[in-house]
Amino acid sequence: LQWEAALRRAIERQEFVLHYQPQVSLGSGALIGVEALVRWHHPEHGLVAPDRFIPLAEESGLIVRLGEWVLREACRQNRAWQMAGLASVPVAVNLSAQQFRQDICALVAAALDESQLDPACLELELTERVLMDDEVLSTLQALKRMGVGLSIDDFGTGYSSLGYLKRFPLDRLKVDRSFVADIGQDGDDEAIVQAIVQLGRTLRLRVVAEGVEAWRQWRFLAAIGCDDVQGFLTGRPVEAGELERLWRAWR
Ligand code: G
Ligand code: G
Ligand code: MN
Ligand code: NA
Repeated sequence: LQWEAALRRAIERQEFVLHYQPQVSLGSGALIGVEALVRWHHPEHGLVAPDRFIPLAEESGLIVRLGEWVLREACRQNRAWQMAGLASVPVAVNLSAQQFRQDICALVAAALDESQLDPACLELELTERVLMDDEVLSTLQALKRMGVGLSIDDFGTGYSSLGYLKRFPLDRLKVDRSFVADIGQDGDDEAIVQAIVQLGRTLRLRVVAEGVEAWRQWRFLAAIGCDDVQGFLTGRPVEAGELERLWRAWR
């Protein structure tokens, strides 16, 4: 409860910051997107990682307000980068299942309108948990009509049902980093990643591999036709200013 009160205060005092991690095309090496990842600048504990407060924010329902801020801030920042002359690429924002209990379409519309960001430059990352609920289908269809991108995060770890991929209007599949970690060492993981990439191909979904830390993983993923990578190899999550410097110096 102490943490819940602290979290509530933190939302009021805007103690959160977004870090951004590059997503890179395996074919061209270009920066083709960024994922926004929230951090809490706690006045005493310093920078707090999301796995320490997102679950709490979800339990307490505070994720709805936090999620609103994240979405607005990510859209504003992406538009600011475009105005500063950087390439137009999508910013990916993580959505919690709880956020689908509010009018997420209205929120997305407001964030796009305020920021004047092109809907194509926003991607929403869904978990398999969101897709378990058939009632979200019409919501996702409405978001798709608005022109935003939809991806499935941590693919392969949740309550995976391949039916989701067919039923929902998804654009992209993010291979969970637990399958990527042992590429080059574990044949089973390699087979799983290869199968996911094939599946993506067949269903015309772009596939991005998460948690890429080494060139051996890059080479394997390129060889099997994976589209993009996201990981420490090509860039850690960093503050907006640092991401901008990195981006301007890109290749
Ligand atoms: O950035 P990091 O690897 O520590 O993130 C840990 C987890 O927190 C990831 O699963 C990520 O999806 C989640 N996360 C990060 N930012 C957000 C956010 O803005 N909203 C939600 N719902 N989850 C987030
Ligand atoms: O669950 P989600 O994919 O949204 O979370 C992304 C999380 O993965 C972030 O917290 C980020 O810090 C972390 N991450 C990003 N790249 C790497 C990587 O190369 N290795 C590891 N171990 N974690 C990573
Ligand atoms: Mn994510
Ligand atoms: Na993930």
